[in-house]
Amino acid sequence: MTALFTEFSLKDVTLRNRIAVPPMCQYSAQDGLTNDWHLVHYSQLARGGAGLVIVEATAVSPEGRITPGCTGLWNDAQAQGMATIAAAIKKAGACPGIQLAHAGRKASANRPWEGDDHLAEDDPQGWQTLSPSAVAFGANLPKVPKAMTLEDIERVKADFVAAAKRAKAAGFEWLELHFAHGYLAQSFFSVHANQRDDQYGGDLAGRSRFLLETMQAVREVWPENLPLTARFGVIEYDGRDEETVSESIELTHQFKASGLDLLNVSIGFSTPDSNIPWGPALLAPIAERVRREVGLPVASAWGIDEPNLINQVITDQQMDLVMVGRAHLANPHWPYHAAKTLKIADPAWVLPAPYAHWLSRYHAPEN
Ligand code: 8OZ
Repeated sequence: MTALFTEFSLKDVTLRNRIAVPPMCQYSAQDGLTNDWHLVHYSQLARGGAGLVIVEATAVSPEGRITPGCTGLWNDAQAQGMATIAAAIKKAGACPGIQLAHAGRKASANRPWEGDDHLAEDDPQGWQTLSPSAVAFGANLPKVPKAMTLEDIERVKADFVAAAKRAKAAGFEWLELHFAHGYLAQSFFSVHANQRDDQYGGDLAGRSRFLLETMQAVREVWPENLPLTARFGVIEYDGRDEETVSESIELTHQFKASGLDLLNVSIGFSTPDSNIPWGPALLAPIAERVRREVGLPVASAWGIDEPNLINQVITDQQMDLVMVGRAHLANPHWPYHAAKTLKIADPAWVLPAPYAHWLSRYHAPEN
């Protein structure tokens, strides 16, 4: 059997294959509410055949949104909209997942196609951003955030817990905490953002505390039989990579002890001064190292959209799942494309019957 198309089980969830659609912000919500765009988008991705479809970074509070167009789960109306999406993903045969997020100092931004920078200070749509310390990201995101008080920290943790409960009630079966990409949690971990001198900063234990406490609090309300996962930037490509990766691996051991079921290995994006060596499967060796050293299932994205390469990464057990994002936007039926490329039997049948029967007849055998 072609490795990419083998099932993968985690807790009580069994995915039909190793293809996952990672969270990809659509910046198309209003007041955190989803609409027809999201329903069609996620239904289409699930119908494409992936085993897991993770709904975009969904903010746990209004100030946790990246842009005014980000989805949220801080009220019940938002949860109702999300329930429709979770049901559609499930009906199409994929596992419905969702990523919960707080954008920290990268929040209060314009949509990427409307500037990709912070909203102007006097923009009525903008808001005060939060971060461990009053240090701006810089470059296109110059807003200086408010340094969080201990009360702010408690409130944001409680917001993650409340959003996780809503995600469960909405029917999601896979939860991903957004601990990556320079947003709030990654900022607590990052020496580029965290200059605190209290128990939430300083050494590795201090910079890990917010992430671990949030994860442990969410684990208490997220069902034990469903996967709790996190996306975390294990490397910054900022010139101090060996130190960051070994600290990240140490923290991942503690994630595992806190009940994490899988790590989505990513890049920190905590500083504009990074030099990312973009290339095919650039994170595969690091994901494999986390998987081996921590003994935790891993997934990863970036530079990985060619079916033979992806299948090899699964065959070699570098990753348990592959996150295929932008290739899915280019072709929502990417799993069918992969199945044909990998010459699996009856490739059309990775798609739903109303498509598969057309694609499987009136031509010479494909393989
Ligand atoms: C990659 C790099 C920076 C940000 C997200 C919009 O994680 C992002 C993002 C992705 O939601």
